[in-house]
Amino acid sequence: MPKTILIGAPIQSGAAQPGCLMGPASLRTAGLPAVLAELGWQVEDRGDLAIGAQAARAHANPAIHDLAETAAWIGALTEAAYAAARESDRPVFLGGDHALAAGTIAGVARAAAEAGAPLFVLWLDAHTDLHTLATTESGNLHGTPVAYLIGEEGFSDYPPLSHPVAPENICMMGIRSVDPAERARLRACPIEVHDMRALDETGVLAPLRAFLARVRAAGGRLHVSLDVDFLDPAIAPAVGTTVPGGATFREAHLIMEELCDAGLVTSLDLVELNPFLDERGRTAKLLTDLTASLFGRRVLDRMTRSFG
Ligand code: HAR
Ligand code: MN
Ligand code: MN
Ligand code: MN
Repeated sequence: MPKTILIGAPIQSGAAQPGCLMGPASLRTAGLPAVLAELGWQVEDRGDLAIGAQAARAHANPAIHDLAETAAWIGALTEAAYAAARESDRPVFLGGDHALAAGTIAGVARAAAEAGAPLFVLWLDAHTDLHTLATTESGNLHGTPVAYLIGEEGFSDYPPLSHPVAPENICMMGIRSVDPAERARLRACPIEVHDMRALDETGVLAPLRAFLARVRAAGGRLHVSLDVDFLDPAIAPAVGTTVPGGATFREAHLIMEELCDAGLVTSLDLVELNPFLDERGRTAKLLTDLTASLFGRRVLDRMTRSFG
């Protein structure tokens, strides 16, 4: 029986508004652990991580807030994700704001490297989260994890990164809000980006299959980082940074179903869920259902049914 480890990460220091600390509780309330168990997975819920009190730390960029707390979360998550990747087939990290990915991906990248496999990342988000500490204008550190993970300069306040992710191994989908500094960084780096216009033109399946073929050919592991704002706000209102024109219900499920069939996903982040902004739990339920599609829920068994 395949095994998953659930780790709650009630971090909200990277976001502008409070509420993400309730994300793990909301996902558990929506039934995520039981749903995965019903799909035939051994589920070990390790509960929520915690960090101690942190002394405030200033930065040359005065916009930055909660630097010490965010850095402590990243360090704790790196260790927890490294262990969970070694001890299960597909850990799931329940956020918490997207700054958590700086830790979860750093940890699973270390585990992958030790297993001799390159790490690939599918980044499902309205945003590229490619700011450095020097370029963020909002000071919201959930806008920085990708720049940290590819080894950009200017992250001496975050934990040292032992295994950067190769930018060409990152595929972004759903992008529709990019700041000027992020745009400049993207021009100089080979991250594969499919913005919403591109997805309108091609659909999600063709670029996803091409990326999965690259992962498979490289013998890679695949981490999926799902930001709630990847989804259209009409179906997923519980996020502080809504951007109109996001992925539809079926586009999102199709991605998860295709990922399930490919069998390459080795870890998952569910991030930016702010239950304070939710409507009767619908966003938490949607994330739970999308995770179920990734873990094997299907309407019909395709293999055994044929027609004609
Ligand atoms: N780019 C903007 C900023 O840096 C918005 C970042 C929002 N990030 C998230 N995660 N919500 O994608 O402030
Ligand atoms: Mn994000
Ligand atoms: Mn986002
Ligand atoms: Mn940004």
